[in-house]
Amino acid sequence: MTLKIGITCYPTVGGSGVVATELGKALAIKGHEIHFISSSMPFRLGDDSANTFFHEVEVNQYSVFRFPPYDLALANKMAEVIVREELDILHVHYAIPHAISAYLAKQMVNRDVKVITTLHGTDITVLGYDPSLSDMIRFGIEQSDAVTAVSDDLVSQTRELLSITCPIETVYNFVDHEIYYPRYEKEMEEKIGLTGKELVISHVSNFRKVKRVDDVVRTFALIQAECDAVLMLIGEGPELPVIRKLVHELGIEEHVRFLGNQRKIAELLSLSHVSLLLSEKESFGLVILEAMACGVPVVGSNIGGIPEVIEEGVSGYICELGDLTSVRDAVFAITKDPLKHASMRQAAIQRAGTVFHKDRIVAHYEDVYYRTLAEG
Ligand code: GMT
Repeated sequence: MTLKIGITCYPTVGGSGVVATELGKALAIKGHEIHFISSSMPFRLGDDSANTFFHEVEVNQYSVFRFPPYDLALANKMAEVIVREELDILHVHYAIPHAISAYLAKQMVNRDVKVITTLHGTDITVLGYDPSLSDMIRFGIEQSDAVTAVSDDLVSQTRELLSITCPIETVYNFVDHEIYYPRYEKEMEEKIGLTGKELVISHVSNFRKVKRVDDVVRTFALIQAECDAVLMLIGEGPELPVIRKLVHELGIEEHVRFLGNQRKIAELLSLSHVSLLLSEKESFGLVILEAMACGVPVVGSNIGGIPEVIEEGVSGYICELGDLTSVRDAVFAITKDPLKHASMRQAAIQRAGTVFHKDRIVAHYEDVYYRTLAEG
């Protein structure tokens, strides 16, 4: 039986939006009818996706409102789409405000639509600590018909932080193997100014403080002191000026490429020997999976869901948060032995292509939908 599914996510660049959009596209290919309900078209959604519809949430800027009520406009749009399109499922990504808007929408309609909430991370690990929001997050989670989280660690944190007892199921993130695979491009190598002889390290993030890009840069300085190396920094965000200043202070400007937001992430990652993600909060770390699928071992911090993605000593290494010499040693342990590097590359591709394969995870979500509908 195919389903009519509404999906709400943050449509801009970011792991949760990417996962929600790719999930919707994959479900549509399997014959389900997908309705994205969001403030703008999710950036990964093409115009040509069959079985896929986009419903834009518009918030009117009446002068009586100091703060335009997006959450209410979203709830209203959800209710409208649930009724008109006869949705079976409303799958919201991120608890705040999406799970609350979905709850409100469900109250507004005379239809037993099932609300599925997927927790992605900062909705719990950051907002969950905010006393002005924690009761609301708990309410949104407990009122959902089913709740999933992107790692076991996020399930545990949600339970502990919010004293939640209702079931939360881990459904890992996935990667699209038609996009993320080792795809070396000579033109890209030339464009970045690489010779093919240096050690290339990559880091992809949205340059928020939690990503600790300064640790990435300081580790790179330790590496670069010992060998010819280049650091590719991909992405943009609030910490970017701080990081530029740090690179200048460390005198490593000619070795660091600030590449900003990029579309051809797989082609860029494929040029690197190792990728680093040294965050202090990370419920999963989608960029780790993208790197692994491109055949790039990752060194990550011992935080959140990162150790569930990287298999320690097999597809990469896990280091204590802030232990930069260990990160440097791990990078050299991978790259100084060509046989080890090759076997880790293969292990990374293998793990990304099995445990986190798109087909497997999409089928898991479908199973969640069917089970929730069967519960009545
Ligand atoms: O990490 C971010 O800053 C973006 C954030 C988001 O909402 O997209 O990412 C969260 O969800 C991703 C997809 O599930 C996860 O891979 C990230 O680990 C998670 N970020 C954090 O937990 C900090």
